Amino acid sequence: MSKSDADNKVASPPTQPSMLSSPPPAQSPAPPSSDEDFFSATSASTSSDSTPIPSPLPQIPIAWPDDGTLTLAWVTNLMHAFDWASRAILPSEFPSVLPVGVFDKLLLTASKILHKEPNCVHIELGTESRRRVVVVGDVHGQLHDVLFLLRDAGFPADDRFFVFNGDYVDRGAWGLEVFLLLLAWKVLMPHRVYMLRGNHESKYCTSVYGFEKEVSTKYGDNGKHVYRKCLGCFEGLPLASIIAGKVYTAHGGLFRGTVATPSKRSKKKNRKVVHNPEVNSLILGSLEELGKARRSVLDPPWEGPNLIPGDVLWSDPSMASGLSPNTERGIGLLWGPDCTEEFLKKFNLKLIIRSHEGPDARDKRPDLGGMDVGYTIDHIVESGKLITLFSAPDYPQFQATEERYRNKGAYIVLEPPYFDTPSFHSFEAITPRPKEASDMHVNPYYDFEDVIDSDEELDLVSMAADS
Ligand SMILES: [Mn+2]
Repeated sequence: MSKSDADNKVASPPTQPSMLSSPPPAQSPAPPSSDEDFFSATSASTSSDSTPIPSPLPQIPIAWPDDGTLTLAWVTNLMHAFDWASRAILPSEFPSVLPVGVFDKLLLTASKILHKEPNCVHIELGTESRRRVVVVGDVHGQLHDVLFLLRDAGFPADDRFFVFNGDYVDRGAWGLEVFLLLLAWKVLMPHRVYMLRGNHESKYCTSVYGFEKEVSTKYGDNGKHVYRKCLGCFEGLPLASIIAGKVYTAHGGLFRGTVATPSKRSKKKNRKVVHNPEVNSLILGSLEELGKARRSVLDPPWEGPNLIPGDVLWSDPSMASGLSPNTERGIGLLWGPDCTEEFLKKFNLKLIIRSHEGPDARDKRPDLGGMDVGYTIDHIVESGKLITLFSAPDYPQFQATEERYRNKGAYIVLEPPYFDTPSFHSFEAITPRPKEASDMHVNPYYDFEDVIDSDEELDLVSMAADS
């Protein structure tokens, strides 16, 4: 693990007094630190509807550091500025907080780091006994909940790694802010913060579920430029991670392999690689195949030779055995407990942590658990477990009151020595929730009453036209 980056500048944050609701927190009291200062002045509160404590004004407009090196103070001010702007100014005034030139620098710097990472990042924890890993599921533009999560878990630090499992944007009103603040952490601590791609980090999803419109509202004439840069960054996000050699994480989950089949007609020649096998020849993919996939696509294809990215981003677990096409989604696979066992055993893993299914999606899948507390344990097999983790509480943000799921979000902490025994930390949504009807500052950016639920029935026709 390289220590040559900015990681070492950061003090160790504490474990905050928290609102943990299900299984109790990991013990470890910790030293005081920097994130306390930031949040003590802000309005994060899950337990009451009390009026936010006025916080000191952030330093805006944000400027790119002269020497191009981000500091903890810069990232902290960025979070503070986004939090403040979400309540104090109109979305169209966003460039007065983050000028497009600074956006460009941040995107370019982060993209250079992210695009060099392999498809599956291997996160080695070494022997430092205090190191732990925080895994985060879908956050979907719910800025205030993300800020709470970072406070509750403690900021990224030398001994606190983060793996974000994708779906930063769409459906919430602050996808841009969420994505950019995570990119800033990535730039500050590239070997502590890992950002994986979700299915919403794509051209298709962002054109349907709000992010494209959000960006054009916030950046006006520069909106197309900003959107294009974001798409370019999405394209290069890694697909999966393996933590301490024991835990596989990815947004959707498992994926198919390519099969080499001897041709029936000629035994000598034509031993060909079949990339798009028929349903009855679907086989589970290997980490080696994952490593070779071409991830740099605006929309992962659902047909043709490059199916692994679409599987990793869109697949779901099932209680039925085997691998089958994910017909509900129109892309990706369904995989059963037998596949979970095969994958864990083959690669000597103990745990799969995936995300991708919120309370609305689970509402339609009676064979699997509901997402009320932000996670479910879907498969328990001989070699380990499969977990679904969802970190957007009270999702989706703009659901009509009577149809709300009022789910909690959760994050997972993995601790030494083996990092394979998760502790779950559930949390409620920050209240009061900004609502689009009562607050001119908040815009859902998509037709949340009519748009299809849960990314189901992927519209392949419009997707093809777009890509
Ligand atoms: Mn998803």
